[in-house]
Amino acid sequence: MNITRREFLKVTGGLVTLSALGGGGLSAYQGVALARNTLMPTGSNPDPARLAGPVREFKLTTAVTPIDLGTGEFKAWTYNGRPVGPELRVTEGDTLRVVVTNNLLEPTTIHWHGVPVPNTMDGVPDMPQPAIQPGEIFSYEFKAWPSGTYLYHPHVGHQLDRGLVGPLIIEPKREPGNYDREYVLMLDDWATVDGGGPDSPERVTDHMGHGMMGGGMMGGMMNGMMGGMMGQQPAAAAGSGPLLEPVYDAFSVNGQVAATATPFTVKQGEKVRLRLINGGATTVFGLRLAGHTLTVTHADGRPTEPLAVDVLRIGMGERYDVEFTADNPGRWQLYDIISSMPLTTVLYQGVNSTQYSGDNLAQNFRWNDYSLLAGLPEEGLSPLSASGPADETFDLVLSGGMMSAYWTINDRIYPDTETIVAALGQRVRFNYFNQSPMPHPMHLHGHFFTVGSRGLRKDTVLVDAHMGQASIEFVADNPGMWMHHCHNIYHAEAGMMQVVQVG
Ligand SMILES: [Cu+2]
Repeated sequence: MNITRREFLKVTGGLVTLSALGGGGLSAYQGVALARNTLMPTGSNPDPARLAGPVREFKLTTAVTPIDLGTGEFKAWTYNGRPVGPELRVTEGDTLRVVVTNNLLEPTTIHWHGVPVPNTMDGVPDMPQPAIQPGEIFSYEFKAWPSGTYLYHPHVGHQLDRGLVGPLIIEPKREPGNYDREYVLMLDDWATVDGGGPDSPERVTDHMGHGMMGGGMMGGMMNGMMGGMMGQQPAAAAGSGPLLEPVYDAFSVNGQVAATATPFTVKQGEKVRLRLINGGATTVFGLRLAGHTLTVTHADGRPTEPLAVDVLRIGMGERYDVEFTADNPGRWQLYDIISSMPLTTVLYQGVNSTQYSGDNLAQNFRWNDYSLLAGLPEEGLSPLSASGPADETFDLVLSGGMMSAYWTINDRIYPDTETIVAALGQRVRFNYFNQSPMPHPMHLHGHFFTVGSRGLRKDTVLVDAHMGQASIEFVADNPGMWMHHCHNIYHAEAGMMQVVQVG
């Protein structure tokens, strides 16, 4: 499917239109989204025969430390003192043991985003494992399965946005890809100044809401209009109610901003794999590697049929593995078409130019709309061919942000949201309806789900802004109490979370 930049900005929330206030009609793009309805289930029971591997131990220490993204030193909350947590790389079947020392002044946890771990290792405080208290040490331990690109981060407050996020790579026992070179790219958004920066214990934001509408001139105008109404809500008064999104002034790849980043080097003729991870708190990226077509091979770690795209949309918590052929020598920018921000540089060996090569992005470009992505069958996961009606269907209306500082699921704010109860083995379907002007990357813990009718497996689904819809289906096969929430950390903390109780 081809799309113009303007249409792309609308569904990704990068462009606020006045029609948002009145609800507005459906675009042609969204009409296509509505046609997705036949879903297939997925399962996440590991095949024990595949799970024989050594114990691999890593140590992570959380603390407040000075870091420098290339914009000057500031204090952030870090793993091992770095702007991005260390890459944890293991092989499928290994036992991953991570010993966490909490040197923060508040409790923390680690959530292994996307990995269907046992409930006790999922890192949601008191569900059921208590948080790691200041000064305490806790060891997470679980079978690394299945292979894929994941991320880890705390599941406490806004800690992720203070800097605590890192990549987790589980390699397959046999790698089917024949790429020559691989890079992991952790994308992150930073408010290094606003509210005192990431280390500020109480980031005070303007409750008239800069950032709420995605920023920009239009956002500012709208926020001004909304200010009066919001001011009448006691819960949104200064010093109470949820924090609003801060103003982000730096975007990093692996902890470096583009201006000072070491380029990712490639050699002409190579096939290059990029593992792209969105570790940002609130930013949806529309990634464009100038001069190149990217071929999607994995979504949220799960293999897909190859899909060639000009722009890769990636929401918070999402991962995509992509490949490109290094056939266009130059110094190329990886940039975000939503904000037009440069992110990093891909440099061919032997190219000495200090100037970026010019891009040739088509007016109507191809991107990774979910309806274009098809999953591949996987050993150890439920076959994709099993189809039939869901045992339970839940319609989930996502709303908020316009008249309120809160974000809701079916008009309720966590912990007041409905707890979804599913019997072990039940097939559950969620139909999302987004009545808000921002996109919501909805993430389910402990399970994979399918999106659309072509067996696309994921764990995070971006529900488009402005009346966007999406449906997911999963087999409730991992017993426990699991979080289901928006991966915009500010939305989650302002109510857009619920519990899914399995078994
Ligand atoms: Cu959200």
